[in-house]
Amino acid sequence: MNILNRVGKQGFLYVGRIFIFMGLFSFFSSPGFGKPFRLEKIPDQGKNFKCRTCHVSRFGGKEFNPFGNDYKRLGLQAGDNYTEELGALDSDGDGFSNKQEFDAKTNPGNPKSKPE
Ligand SMILES: [Ca+2]
Repeated sequence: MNILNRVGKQGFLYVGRIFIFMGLFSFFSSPGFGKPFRLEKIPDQGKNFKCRTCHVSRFGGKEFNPFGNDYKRLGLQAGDNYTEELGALDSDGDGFSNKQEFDAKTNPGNPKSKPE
């Protein structure tokens, strides 16, 4: 007896929907999709720009902004920590150090966001 005979077409569709829901749930709850596992490491804990502090997309992902690239280069090398060296850099080249940007609540990875 195959499963379609045992649960009927409606039951089969119901089970299919459950699997689709479980798949979507695991995708959206996976690291890299809005899971801010590194935000607590940076001075503002990501309160101002969340994932876009380091990433190009607000959902995170593999594309990093200039500050994210500097964090990868220096922060990860320093045991996955924000360092004074990172704070002294002007990652996005807008004329303000990353520390100045965090103090002013502007984005150190976006040159259009800078202290007034
Ligand atoms: Ca900036």
